[in-house]
Amino acid sequence: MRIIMSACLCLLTTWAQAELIIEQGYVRGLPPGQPNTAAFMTLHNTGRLPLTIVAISSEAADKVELHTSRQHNGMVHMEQLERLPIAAAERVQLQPGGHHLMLLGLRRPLPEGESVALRFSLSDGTQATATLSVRSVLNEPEQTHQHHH
Ligand SMILES: [Cu+2]
Repeated sequence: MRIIMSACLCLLTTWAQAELIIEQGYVRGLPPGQPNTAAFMTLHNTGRLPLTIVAISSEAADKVELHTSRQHNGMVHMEQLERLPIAAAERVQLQPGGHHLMLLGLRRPLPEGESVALRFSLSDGTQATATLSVRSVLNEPEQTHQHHH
């Protein structure tokens, strides 16, 4: 029994070593006084199994939501996504005009160079964390410069 238990723990430990890697992320830095901002990044599932992000939180905001943007009659609408599945070995881009994170109810000013910690909860019960730096909206890469690898 003892042997089985420790084998289980071992497996859990391996899984907890974030199969999810956050690449090239940043938080959009806005002028002071804004209640909300957005964050962009590439989510890379480096594992051999699909994973699903079910919740995100940050010390810098009351709430973090996953949104997608849709164009309708020339207007851009944002919709909340409850879950974000990522297939094994796939990357999902969060970028202006597409999927993105919303940091709602900012708890402190986020000038350029500031760091923001994010925690991603996955459907298998594991978590992944990332620290993103704040990049002023003035220095944001333009949407026409999207890269798909
Ligand atoms: Cu949004």
